[in-house]
Amino acid sequence: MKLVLGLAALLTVASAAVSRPKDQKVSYDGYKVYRVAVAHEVNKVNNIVKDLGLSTWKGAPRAGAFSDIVVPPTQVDAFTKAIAGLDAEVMHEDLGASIAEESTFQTYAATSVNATWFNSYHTYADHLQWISDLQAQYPGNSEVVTAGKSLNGNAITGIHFWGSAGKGVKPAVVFHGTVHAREWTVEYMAYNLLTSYNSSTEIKGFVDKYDFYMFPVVNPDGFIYTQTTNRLWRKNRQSTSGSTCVGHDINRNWPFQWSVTGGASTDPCAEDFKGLAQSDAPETTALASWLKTVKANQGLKLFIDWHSYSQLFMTPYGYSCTAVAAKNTELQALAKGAVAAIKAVHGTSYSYGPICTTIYKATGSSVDYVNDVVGSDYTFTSELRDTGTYGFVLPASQILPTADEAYAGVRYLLLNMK
Ligand code: 0X9
Ligand code: ZN
Repeated sequence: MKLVLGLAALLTVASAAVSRPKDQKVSYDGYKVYRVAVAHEVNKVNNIVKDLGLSTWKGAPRAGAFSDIVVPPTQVDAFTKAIAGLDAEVMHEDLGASIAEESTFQTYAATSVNATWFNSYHTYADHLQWISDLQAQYPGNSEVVTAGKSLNGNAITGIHFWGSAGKGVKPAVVFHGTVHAREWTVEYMAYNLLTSYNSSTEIKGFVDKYDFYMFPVVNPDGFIYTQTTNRLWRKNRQSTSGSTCVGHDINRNWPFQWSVTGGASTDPCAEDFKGLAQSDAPETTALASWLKTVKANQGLKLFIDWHSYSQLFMTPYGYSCTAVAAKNTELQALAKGAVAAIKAVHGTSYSYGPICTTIYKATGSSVDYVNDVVGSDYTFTSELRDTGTYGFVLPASQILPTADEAYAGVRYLLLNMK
């Protein structure tokens, strides 16, 4: 499965794209990303962001949180003047240079799938090839699956594998990655579980007990767009009548408590635009219907939606900070154990708790829907590395450590779920 190593985030958008000829790649050369500590100065920081037309990486500035702000070269002077006196540091001195470094894709020409795949990021075509190559190495207990099509007709592709009981019998474990296009993903978990099936009794036990369905890129149109045009694209590529802005946030579009206000934007230009109606994104509709079918056919034990960044391991709900998930006590205990297991690998600290109180209110997110409508026994969402040194543009050297520590968290769940 994949593990997504991704990243993500939100807010309004991207001044970068404003006056560029259609389809030309957005340049972030000379852009800086600042991390500003916001205490009581929320209004001040919000006003700076608005007045200068800046985008932020993790939502609107909030009290008691860092705000990661993207500043074009033309606004650097005005921005640094405006934040004088605030506690701020530079995350990216030159975002364009950081993206260029990250995007040095290794050529992929695998005959036999191996761990060097995780040493760099890859093109979408190579991800599809890699999934197919991994599957071809285990023809007896795996298959390539699709959960439907994106708006632009790309198949939402995953790998399904199973153990000694045969295909489609045991309860499912389903992972989604890269719903937010800029949160690039990694397929380490599928690789690890499949390649160690014959050599590890523990892993054989997991794969014999559950059917795994790993979808590394559930927003293929958005992911492709991050590679062709704008590295920091988040949403899908859907138009909205009455607006020139593109994209619906798939993680605000799921048909459960979608109408609740305050956890998404109704502005088609915002990074967290919820859509004009629930489930109006074809990706949401396809994934929701696919999940219901799996649940009906074989049961759904565990669902995890992987994002980045912030190092969090979260539980339902996002739509309300007072609603409590039916299994909350057990979910918190599992999240706590997963976080400890993650830390034990490379010392990386994750926090855990319900989405709304841990990060912010988010309506129409996958986790709330899967928990309450599909009915997964266990439902989580994680924000992987880092906490704001690199944010969405994480050096490739951190793919493998991010992935193997996240696997330790998943392993804890697989060992401890009832
Ligand atoms: O805003 C979001 O959708 C998530 N953060 S992100 O920066 N990755 O965009 C937080 C919402 C929590 N819900 C899920 N991650 N499913
Ligand atoms: Zn995300």
